[in-house]
Amino acid sequence: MKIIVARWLFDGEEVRENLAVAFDAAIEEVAPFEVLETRYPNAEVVRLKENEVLLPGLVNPHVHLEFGANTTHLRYGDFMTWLHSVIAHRDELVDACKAACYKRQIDAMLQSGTTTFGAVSSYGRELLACKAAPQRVVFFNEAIGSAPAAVDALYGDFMQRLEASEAAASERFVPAVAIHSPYSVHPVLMRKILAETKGRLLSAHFMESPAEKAWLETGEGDFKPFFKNFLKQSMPLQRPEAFLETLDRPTLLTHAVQAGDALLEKIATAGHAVTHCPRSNRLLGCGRLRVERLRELGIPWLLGTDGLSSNTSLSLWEEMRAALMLHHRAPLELFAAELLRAATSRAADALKLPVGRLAAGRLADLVAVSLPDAPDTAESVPLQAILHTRTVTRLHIQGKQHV
Ligand code: MCF
Ligand code: FE
Repeated sequence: MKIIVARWLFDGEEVRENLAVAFDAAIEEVAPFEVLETRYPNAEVVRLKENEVLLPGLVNPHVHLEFGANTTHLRYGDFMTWLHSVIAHRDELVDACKAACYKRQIDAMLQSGTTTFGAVSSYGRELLACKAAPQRVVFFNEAIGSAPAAVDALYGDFMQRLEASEAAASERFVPAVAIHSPYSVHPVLMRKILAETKGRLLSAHFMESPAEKAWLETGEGDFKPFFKNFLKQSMPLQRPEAFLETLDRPTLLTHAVQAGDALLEKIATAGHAVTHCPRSNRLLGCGRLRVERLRELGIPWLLGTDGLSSNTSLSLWEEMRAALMLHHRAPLELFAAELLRAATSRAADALKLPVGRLAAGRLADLVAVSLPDAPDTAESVPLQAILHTRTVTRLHIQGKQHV
């Protein structure tokens, strides 16, 4: 048994003062140190400094490791420009990212305090690296493809990748499913996959760009020539409402920046969560997620980095700093606390994992961060932690110390 004593502790919901956490692989108890030291007299005791904060390990539900070789290859500013550059560089980028490149990304996430990540996998090439990662991994096997004639082949390929990930399943490695998006996956393929994967976690990109919105809602806009020339398709595969109706379980919808009120209301009713990727959205010209509307509707929104194909790092602290700047009207300290909730308890709940909170019974995935000086009020701790953290000073996964 180990006891960590903290002046400042964020429990996944709020900041609390002068508490200690007793844990092995799971958290046994959170209470004042005086209580825990009599209850667990043989525990090893670690005292954090006055300027350190203890919090649950961060959870990044949306990253694409296979595109991790990108630095300057892809073009930013507008979704279609980016998409054309992905098509031009895709093979080169995917071939350039091998074991060392996956490991570098996994290590960077670890050093910055991410103890769980959701890897969206297009090809299954990063499976071994994810299986070997110290973190908890949800491995989202992605289905993509819109040609009716290819449905059977795409389904077969998807099932092979899913089965390979199922063979790797463990307490820390969870096989899951991603439907790429409403514009890129044929509804027949989508239905077949959903029927075959009941009970698995599900993720999908949804209503990301203005081009996607125009195409799905009116069959017009920048996607029209793209689909005509590349895929010989003259109409969208399905309307966004139909896509949502096909989802047979609560889903992690990535982006949703361009979803109007009617779609957001449907998302709320169905109990989906939205993964917000502010830096990716800015770089691909997709706009700002209306987090205040999601809050009003009771839609849980999480924070993801997306991949290095649309970002410069996989740090959730950098993502939180970007979110603070993007949502410039949000009350600063309250919004900082909400960002910490999004990156811990909310993401853990959406992924149905018993982590994300410092509470008895949760697995002991926890991190400590160090501020330049000791803050003097609890209200300022989330903001100061977000402003100043680059790497963590301590990190445990299921009790085991990695940093
Ligand atoms: O989330 C971003 C932007 N939106 C869509 N797809 C991706 C993103 N980052 C990587 N992707 C991948 C996606 O998984 O890009 C590929 C897919 O396999 C090409 S289709 C846009
Ligand atoms: Fe993505």
